[in-house]
Amino acid sequence: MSYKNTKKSSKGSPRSSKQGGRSGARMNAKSTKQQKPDFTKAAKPVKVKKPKKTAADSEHTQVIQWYPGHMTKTKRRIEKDLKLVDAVAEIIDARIPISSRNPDIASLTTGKPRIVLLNKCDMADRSSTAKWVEYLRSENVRAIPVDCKSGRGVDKFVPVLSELLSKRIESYKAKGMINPTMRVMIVGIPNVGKSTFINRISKKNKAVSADRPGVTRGNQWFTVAKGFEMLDTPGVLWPKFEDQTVGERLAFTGAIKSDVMDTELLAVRLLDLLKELDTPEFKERYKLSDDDLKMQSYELLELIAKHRGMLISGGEPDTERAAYTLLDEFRAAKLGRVTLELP
Ligand SMILES: Nc1nc2c(ncn2[C@@H]2O[C@H](COP(=O)(O)OP(=O)(O)OP(=O)(O)O)[C@@H](O)[C@H]2O)c(=O)[nH]1
Ligand SMILES: [Mg+2]
Repeated sequence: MSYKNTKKSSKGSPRSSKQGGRSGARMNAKSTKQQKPDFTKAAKPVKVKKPKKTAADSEHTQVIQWYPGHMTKTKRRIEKDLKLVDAVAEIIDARIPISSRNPDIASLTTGKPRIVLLNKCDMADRSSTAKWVEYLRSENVRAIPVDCKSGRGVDKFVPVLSELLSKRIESYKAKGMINPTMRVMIVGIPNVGKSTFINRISKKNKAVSADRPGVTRGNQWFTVAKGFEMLDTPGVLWPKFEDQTVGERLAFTGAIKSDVMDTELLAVRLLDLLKELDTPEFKERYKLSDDDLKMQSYELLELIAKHRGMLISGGEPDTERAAYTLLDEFRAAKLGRVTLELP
């Protein structure tokens, strides 16, 4: 994996270590460590069936290594910087709300007011996003669906946050602080849209964002609205996962680079899901009939390569090229709005 640890220092944090004591005193570090994540545990297993074994499986053992060393440091820094903030906003991917929810974050941030943003909902199935919002609310998690690309839903954030922090603001005022500034840490997996969210909410393009994981390398503070400052952080993943499908889904959506795994096998796994989801965009784009969807996924990948004219010398289908194309087009939502995980 080609992540590099290029930047280590926090930029322009408005609170010195002295100031950090203000919130630090309120943080219960012990209970933070012992708490279990909330809804990820309660969430039922995904309703999408597990990918079936295919011919390609027998030839490949897919071991996904995605936890580069600098992420351990990032996690430690999050623990440290939590002392500086009044609230935490966790951004998750509306297409994979289970797999994109870092199980460490809920426990790391225990005791802090928290909002979950279901981002990229322009690429997720509308009714599934509504179910997720409802589910999270039933778990007492304040959730807001957003589309940071167009900005839809972003304006709901400050009012919800103000409500969540109203007691805190009042108590600062009671202590004599006029117009206290609330500081919010933005956390989430790589490439989920943390920096884009900050740019949207502040109506400025100051946070660097790009469509690849690992863009933000160090913490950076931004003034985003009157009385609110936000800390942009590098994306964090967790070191272990019990379920291999979590890693695959993170790769489908671009949270981890696909070059850490076999692209053809990843595409075969994605096809297993796309066959079941059966969106008109998917069939139309690759000129597939209902009968074609009954094929084994590797054969289907070969057919997609043929339909796209992707051939290697001798006229054989170029399945590797087709695999890259399929993944790219899925990530760009050209195969329809899909949610891979349901509550
Ligand atoms: N379609 C769509 N794309 C989005 C949305 N939000 C962000 N993006 C895109 O997702 C990509 C990643 O955005 P970033 O803001 O760089 O993500 P990040 O979480 O800061 O990523 P790291 O800094 O690498 O952890 C960019 O290409 C954004 O344009 C959204 O709501 N919808
Ligand atoms: Mg970023």
